[in-house]
Amino acid sequence: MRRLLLFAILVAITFARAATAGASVYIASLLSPAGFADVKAYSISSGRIGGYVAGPTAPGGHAAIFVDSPTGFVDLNPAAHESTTVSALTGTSEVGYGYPFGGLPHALLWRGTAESVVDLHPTGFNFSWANGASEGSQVGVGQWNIDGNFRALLWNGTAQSVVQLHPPQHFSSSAHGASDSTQVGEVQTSTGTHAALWRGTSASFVDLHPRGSFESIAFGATETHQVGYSWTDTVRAVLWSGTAASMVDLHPSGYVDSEARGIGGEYQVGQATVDEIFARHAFVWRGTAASGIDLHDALINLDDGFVESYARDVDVNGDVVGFAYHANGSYHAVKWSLTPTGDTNIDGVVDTIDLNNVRNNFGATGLGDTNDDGVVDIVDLNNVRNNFGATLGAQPVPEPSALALLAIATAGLCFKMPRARWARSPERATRPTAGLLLSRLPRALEIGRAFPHNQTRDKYTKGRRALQPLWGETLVGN
Ligand SMILES: [Ca+2]
Ligand SMILES: [Ca+2]
Repeated sequence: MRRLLLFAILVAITFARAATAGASVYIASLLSPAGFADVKAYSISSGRIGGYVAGPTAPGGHAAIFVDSPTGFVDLNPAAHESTTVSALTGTSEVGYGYPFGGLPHALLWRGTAESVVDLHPTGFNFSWANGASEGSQVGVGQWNIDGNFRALLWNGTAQSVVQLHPPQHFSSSAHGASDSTQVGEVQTSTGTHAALWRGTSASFVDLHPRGSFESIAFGATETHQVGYSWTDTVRAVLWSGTAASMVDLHPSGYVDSEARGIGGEYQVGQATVDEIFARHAFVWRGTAASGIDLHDALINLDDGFVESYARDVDVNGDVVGFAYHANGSYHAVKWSLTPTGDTNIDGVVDTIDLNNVRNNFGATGLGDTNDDGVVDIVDLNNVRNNFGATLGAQPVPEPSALALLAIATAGLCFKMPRARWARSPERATRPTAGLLLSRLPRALEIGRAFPHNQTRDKYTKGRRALQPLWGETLVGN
């Protein structure tokens, strides 16, 4: 019996290692320009990042395209607008909404400059927002002036091109995300809110609502997959592939609840609530619950004053954007970049430091273990060799001199290294632990967040919270 138990433990350890082999590591960077205390990024595509900046010079918030620099952004706020936001962007355009001075919000489309703005607001509606985009389409929601209900809308570049996605048998609907030929969002049925999928027309509506769910919403789409949440025992991040029955549960174990808000290629992003302190942490998944990575640690490495973080979009390379709340009361736009394979010290580049980390620990454990399999060996050496020269967001292109260096360095591995070299390298990245309970608590008290007193209250709160972004304005501050 004891032997059986031992065997079971060994098998469990083996599988645990297999599950983490090649684990991804992220580096966080802040996109917030100086002078703005409230900056959020909502979308990334083809290296472009969109969101808004708010501060003394833009009190209501200005739609913005961020560049990878802490000072650079393109202000998209058109004349005669009190405030604007980019909800989503593509390689060539941005969509969102704006408030004219003293007016109701209109869905807007830009092509890189404030002057390029196109008002997408369709006739017959009181107000409208655009929430999602693909290269050829824009999606969102409008309040119909006949019955005051919300209706999912699809545009093709102009207000006149609007198509109502609203399925007639439903009370109201809203579209939150789009791929080239699909649109996702939600519909209100007689029994509650259901995640929705369309393919360009009202008649194409597919109800994604999982069996047994109280409420579901889809926020993002690729051509083949959709992400959102399903509320069962708690609010759980989920991934669909076109039908309700295809749902995959992404909820990470050990967290109170989770939501998936964006998708790109094989990646899904959102946030999960940490158990003890009810703080939210940005999350990235790759198709399964087990693949989930808590992105908050990368922020803590940057500044331990960050208490909450939210991921909103991810591109096909796995680069994530969102925002984070700092204990000093500010919101910052954040980009999380996937470190290249072979980057042993997590500084975003594969270079001689990484090569030396592998050399110095070859045959042992610790720094240099690029695939997290517990040993520094030839696999790790090859990971460094094959990615030598790689940087954040760039493919490796080894220079001739680097290749020569590699050849020499690799040859050196044939000699048995002195024991002293196995000592831990000083280049090892310091990774402070999280657990900043004290710095997190004041935030909760300060904003008066109603902590759930029991599970029922929790469900109610979560359901309500999740609904807020539908009607646009509360996206700001979400
Ligand atoms: Ca490195
Ligand atoms: Ca290894």
